[in-house]
Amino acid sequence: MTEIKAYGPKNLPLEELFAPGHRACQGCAEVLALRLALKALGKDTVVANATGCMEIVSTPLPTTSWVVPYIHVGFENAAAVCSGVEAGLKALMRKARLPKKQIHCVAIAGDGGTADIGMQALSGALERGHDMVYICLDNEAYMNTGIQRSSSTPYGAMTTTSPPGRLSFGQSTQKKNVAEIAAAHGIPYVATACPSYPWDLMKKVQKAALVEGPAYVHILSVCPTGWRSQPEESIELGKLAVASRVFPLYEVENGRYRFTPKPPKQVPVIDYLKKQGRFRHLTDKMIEEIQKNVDEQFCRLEAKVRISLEASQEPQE
Ligand SMILES: Cc1ncc(C[n+]2csc(CCOP(=O)(O)OP(=O)(O)O)c2C)c(N)n1
Ligand code: SF4
Repeated sequence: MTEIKAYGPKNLPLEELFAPGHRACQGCAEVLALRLALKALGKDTVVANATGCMEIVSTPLPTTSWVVPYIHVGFENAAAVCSGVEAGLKALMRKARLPKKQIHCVAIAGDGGTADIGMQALSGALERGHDMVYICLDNEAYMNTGIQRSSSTPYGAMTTTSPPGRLSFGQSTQKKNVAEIAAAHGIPYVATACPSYPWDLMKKVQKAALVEGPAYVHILSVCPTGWRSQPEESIELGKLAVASRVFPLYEVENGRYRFTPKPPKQVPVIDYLKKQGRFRHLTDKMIEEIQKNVDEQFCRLEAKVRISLEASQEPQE
């Protein structure tokens, strides 16, 4: 992989490593994220992909959308299988059974396969220090099995297992912050990304692949089917997630936090929520609560960025 300092229309890799003709829904930002990520990774890549939307839409036998070597793995073990591939390739190269070259080992899973059932495999792989990239495609529910809640579903959202009604107001817990959990492992690189910011996403995936050791990239991916949003508004909705600070874009390099890009001017969280049918039932009081929580979380993140900046300016001994 040749390092590209900043992606843009002039140097966008033209090769499609995720072929068209797949069966994703109209306006699916998850499949767009995948296509961009593969452009950044290049063809010397092996993918271990957990069961989920991206596997379902891309592999109906006898066809496949994957132009790189691909292994479909269980819901729970994308990180474990990817670790095995990485260790195996390393051993084969050491024994000169394969020519020495950089091959990117990439685990890909949805938020269900990451925040819920794949968590222990992910934590184990990060702790063991495998040279691999883990990409979570976060559409905030178990979409391919019929929109059930996950621990990454945001507070108040309607899913088929968190239905609002007389006895429930939607999802009753706050979204699990997996990027922070990954960062707490002290790995070299963690980033959040969104396909509404394609150049930023590609640069982060490339950085993750080039870093030595484990890297984690958490990608918020709008799902019109589960979010009850308009397919043509997916890119705008991703931008609103960032601008409302519901999903800030940042990276953590060797423990140091940095906003990437600089957060845009804040828009009220209601502007983001009102475009999604899954939040239609929320009361003003709940929206206020969500706003308060978003502001609080953002404040914490800002403090980490500030401390990191101060630390990086410390005089060297
Ligand atoms: C151990 C196990 N439990 C449950 C399932 C059924 N199952 C397959 S995919 C899936 C949901 C996947 O959700 P997510 O990882 O968020 O991906 P998405 O479909 O939203 O892209 C479930 C529950 C399974 N395949 N394996
Ligand atoms: S259900 Fe959502 S994530 Fe899955 S293919 Fe459709 S739009 Fe994409």
